[in-house]
Amino acid sequence: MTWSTDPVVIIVAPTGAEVTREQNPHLPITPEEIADEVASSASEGASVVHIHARHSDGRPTADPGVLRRIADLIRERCDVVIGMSTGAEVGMSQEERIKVLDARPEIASLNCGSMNFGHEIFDNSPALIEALAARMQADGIRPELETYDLGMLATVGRLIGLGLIDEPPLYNFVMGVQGGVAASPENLLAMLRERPRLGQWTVSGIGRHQLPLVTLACALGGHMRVGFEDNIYYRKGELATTNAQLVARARRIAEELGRPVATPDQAREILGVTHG
Ligand code: KMH
Ligand code: ZN
Repeated sequence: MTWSTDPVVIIVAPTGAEVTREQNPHLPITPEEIADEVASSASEGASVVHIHARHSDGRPTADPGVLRRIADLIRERCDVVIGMSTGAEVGMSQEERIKVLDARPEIASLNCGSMNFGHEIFDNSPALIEALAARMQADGIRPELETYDLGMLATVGRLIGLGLIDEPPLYNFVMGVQGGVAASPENLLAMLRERPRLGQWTVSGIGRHQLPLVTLACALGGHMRVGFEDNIYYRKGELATTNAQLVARARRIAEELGRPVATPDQAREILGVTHG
């Protein structure tokens, strides 16, 4: 591994499924709010969005109609790589999660194992993982491999062996979920060491771990994911008021570390996105 000076992709995850307006009153919920937030994040340097949809009352939904509306509104405002979550909300049915792909994102998350997720169980059976991977491959949607622990990286190797994931794989190491790998520098290096194949990678650091982990990722050649899905604070005791604030800080860090921020087209090339 060497210090990287390659362009860095900043991914914004503006909403997620778990965060509420009670926790951060600035959480974007409606398609218009999400699209506005993505547009301002794009103007600060975000080149990829990871979308979760909500009903207007804030409850999560995986309705492809709502997801398509969010993507259309984003495309009217700016060019970013459109990513969507098939993890959706803990407890959503397999059918609902597979139907997310009807919205035709460029990238979709593929959660690589079941686990405790806070006080709930996040169910990702081998059959669901394989069905999602096969459908993404058939539709030319780039899977972003959400790995919450070392064992899930072994699953990635198995999926590659089955021919369900095109190489090189694209990883997102999720660190700091209660029930998954702890967010520490040692564990990030362990995740990198245990990758079954080399490939581009990002880190989702939960809560206060977001800032140091994206900084480490940037120095080590990875990409930077920020946003309210993973972290609602700007600093200890101070809520972030926009996702763009977090993106702008990531950009400043990247530039100080000598990595230019990737444009959306550069992000497509770097991440291996082929369908738009
Ligand atoms: N909401 C979590 C249960 C993903 O986007 O695929 C899953 C999640 C990961 O957010
Ligand atoms: Zn997500």
